[in-house]
Amino acid sequence: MVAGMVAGAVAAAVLAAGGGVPDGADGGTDGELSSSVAVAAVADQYWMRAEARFAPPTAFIPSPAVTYEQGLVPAASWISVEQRVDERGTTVTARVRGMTPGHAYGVHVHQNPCGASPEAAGGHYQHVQDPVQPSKDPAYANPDNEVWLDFTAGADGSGSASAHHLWGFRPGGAGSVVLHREPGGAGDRVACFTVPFGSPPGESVEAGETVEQPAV
Ligand SMILES: [Cu+2]
Repeated sequence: MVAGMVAGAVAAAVLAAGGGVPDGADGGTDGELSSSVAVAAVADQYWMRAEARFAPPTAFIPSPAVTYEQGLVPAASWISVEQRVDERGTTVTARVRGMTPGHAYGVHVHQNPCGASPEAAGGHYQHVQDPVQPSKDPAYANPDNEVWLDFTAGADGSGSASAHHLWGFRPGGAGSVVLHREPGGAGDRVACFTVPFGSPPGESVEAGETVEQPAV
């Protein structure tokens, strides 16, 4: 077994940091970085955290987090997505601030990065892929075979959700987290966050293949 993350063996880097938004230049956000990604990986472990503020697709300063429905996902509302992979599987956690208090959102990991159109994100990431796409068969479209992160925003507009699976993402197979108008796998797409999901460097996964951890 590979030991836990040892500081000296961890390759960590802030891969991208959107330009800091000067105070007052963006209509009221507080000067934090508009987006950032951090990654740490060693052998059979992988950790990634991405965060961003939502902006409409027409924003002068584009964001990896795109809102299509500002009534439910206002500009400058915030999201972070964390992915943790270890010998126990994959945990994905989403956290948001600035949503509509009390509203129940449907949230999933989708296949493609976001685009100007809500459809750009493609279908849901599926561990076992439905041969019929777009997938509507509940044998495939369910929270065990997909990553669902539905949440209801609290009175302060914040929310969070976490999903754990024994499997990991195929490289390049997962590209975004999409927020829907309704929970449960349906409803309009109201926002999308492009997320660089990854996998441990020690793993080489063929599409559709189940990974066996090497025995030591
Ligand atoms: Cu979805």
